Amino acid sequence: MRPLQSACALTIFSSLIVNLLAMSQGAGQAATVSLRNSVGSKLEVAKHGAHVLTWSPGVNEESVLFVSPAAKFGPQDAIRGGIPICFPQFGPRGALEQHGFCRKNNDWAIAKQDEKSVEFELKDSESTRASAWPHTFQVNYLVELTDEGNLATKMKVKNTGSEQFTFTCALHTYFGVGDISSTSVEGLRGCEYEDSLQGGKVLQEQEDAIRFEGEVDRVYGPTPQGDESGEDGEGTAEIEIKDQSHKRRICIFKSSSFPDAVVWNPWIEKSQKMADLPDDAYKRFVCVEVGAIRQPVSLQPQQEWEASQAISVKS
Ligand code: TA6
Repeated sequence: MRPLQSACALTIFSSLIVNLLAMSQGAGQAATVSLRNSVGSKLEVAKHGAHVLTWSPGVNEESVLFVSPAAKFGPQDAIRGGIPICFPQFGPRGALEQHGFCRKNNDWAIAKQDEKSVEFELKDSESTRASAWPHTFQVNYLVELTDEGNLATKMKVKNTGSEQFTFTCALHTYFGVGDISSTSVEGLRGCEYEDSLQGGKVLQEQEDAIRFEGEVDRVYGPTPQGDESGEDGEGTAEIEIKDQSHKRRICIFKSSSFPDAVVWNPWIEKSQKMADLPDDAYKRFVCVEVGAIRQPVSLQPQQEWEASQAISVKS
């Protein structure tokens, strides 16, 4: 499909997402927030789960984020694609449902907003206090479109209660790629990782470039840390996705308080079991998820933790 056609298709698709969400949220409630900057970059965030859906760094550019064409947008659904927030539990690492309760949560409120940034806030509620993680907390999640068109996010967690609590978390980002078979993930050589396909067996990455010839599901960490200057998506990235068929590098910057990174692609068999993912969609995305997973974070009463991720695209 020629670039302009695919850009049109994408615009139709993202407005479809917006409409689907508007429908699922009911009349009178803005289901998504749109951000724009002066160079024509844009992004869309759903209030449901404070979920970044699309991000286009340049004018008429396709979104860098993948959203499954079969994604569900109902109030109880986890949206397949974009950037789901996994909190206060990553994966099955605890008594909560997979990836915690934040990504399906409809109680996120907008704390602050301007043309280029929006801050969402989630506090404990009757339903979270009734869950297997009954703590008193506040999460703030800032999403910003930088002047260069990069995507910057910052997550802050505060223990607003009187007892210590512990959590794991991740930003479960789905990156769109032209073809998974000519895609690689770089920057993790020498890193220890837990291979979820081998019951969490701990191994060490030997390759400069992680390539995909089957299902991959690994929790790397702690990963090498850059110079922490990357909050705006400029400087030396910690991790790079080489998307050869799109002739681009997706550069991921993370703060040291996100010491880990998950690399995931479901490949064929797992995709066939996922109702919200077409069987061949695995060819068009890779998940690289910054997080605090291998070493859970503990917060004393009134203590705060924060972490940031920034993403940019280079040719
Ligand atoms: O982040 C990788 C992972 O934990 C995989 O094990 C896989 O299950 C994926 O998340 C998707 O999880 P979900 O609950 O969204 O189907």
